[in-house]
Amino acid sequence: MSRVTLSRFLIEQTRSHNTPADLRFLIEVVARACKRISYEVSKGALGGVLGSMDTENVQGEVQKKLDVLSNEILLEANEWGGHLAGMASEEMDKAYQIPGKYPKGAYLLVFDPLDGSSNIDVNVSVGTIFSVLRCPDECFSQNDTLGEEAFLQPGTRQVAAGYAIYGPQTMLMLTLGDGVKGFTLDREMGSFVLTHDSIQVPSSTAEFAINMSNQRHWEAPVQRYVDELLSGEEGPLGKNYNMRWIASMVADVHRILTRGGLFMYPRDARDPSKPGKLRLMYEANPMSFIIEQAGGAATDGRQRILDIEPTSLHQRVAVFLGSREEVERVTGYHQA
Ligand code: AHM
Ligand code: MG
Repeated sequence: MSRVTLSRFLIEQTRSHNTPADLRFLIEVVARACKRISYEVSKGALGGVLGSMDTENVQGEVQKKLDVLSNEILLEANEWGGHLAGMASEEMDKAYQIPGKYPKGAYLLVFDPLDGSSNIDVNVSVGTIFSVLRCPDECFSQNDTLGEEAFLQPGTRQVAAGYAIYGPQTMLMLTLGDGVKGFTLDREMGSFVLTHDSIQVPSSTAEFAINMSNQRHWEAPVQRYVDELLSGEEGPLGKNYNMRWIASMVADVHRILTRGGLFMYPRDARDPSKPGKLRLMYEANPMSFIIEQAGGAATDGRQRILDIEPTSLHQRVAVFLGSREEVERVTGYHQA
């Protein structure tokens, strides 16, 4: 049986869906960078890459060595090809400017280079999340600097999104707005091979994911909903639910894409300036695009995540995503 590599899939997309050649190139470059990150992650203690730096990122989080390395890998891979107007990342305060010696292109790339990095040192799955937007016209200032405003587009404007998961297998999950495809890395051949065609999130589920240790900080609708989940067959929902929490969004979302489920990171009362923990531009938006393309749903409890008009590059948002019926139920509780 002939195998469909990522390259072949993208070339066929160009023929059948008019995917522009520079977008195809962009995805290939991101995938190549993810292979390199996968390799670095897999070396672990042997590569001297575990542990933390002495630095904090813009969110005030201590950076792991692999956070910084993964960020550098993505920047270096993408800056020279002429397909991007700029980049932004969880690990960088401001937009990354394409060096003047390279041509600029039509797209913006936004990423979380290594999501779930609290799991790196304990050898649990982590991943890279990315989102692709078109750069608006006239987004460069007079001194040829790309401003943050260029990136502040709602998730509905994403032209592509995906994540790589570095787990027992390395996989790349991708949407170009026409369903979700999954590619598994063939390490001997060095290529991503299409293994999961047409992924669908089941509309109902009996599995949920939430960090229960934050329970006392949640808002009333989430308290009510999780109480109902925990009360099982005897409760108003009339069935028993199972819980999983990996603390790697990529791994939790990957499970949901594979067998359904509900992922929640609600806003809570700890810090009013932080509506939720997860970041809109490079976590919630790409994951919501993927989940919707697989038939699931994603809201912040009040509205569809992809409709949110961003106001800053690193803004946070509450996230409820996964199987449609449960996302609709918990969203409905916020409106009651
Ligand atoms: P990170 O981008 O700094 O790794 O943080 C995001 C991660 C998500 O992958 C995960 O869902 C969440 O943070 C886990 O949070 P908690 O530590 O509260 O369990
Ligand atoms: Mg993250």
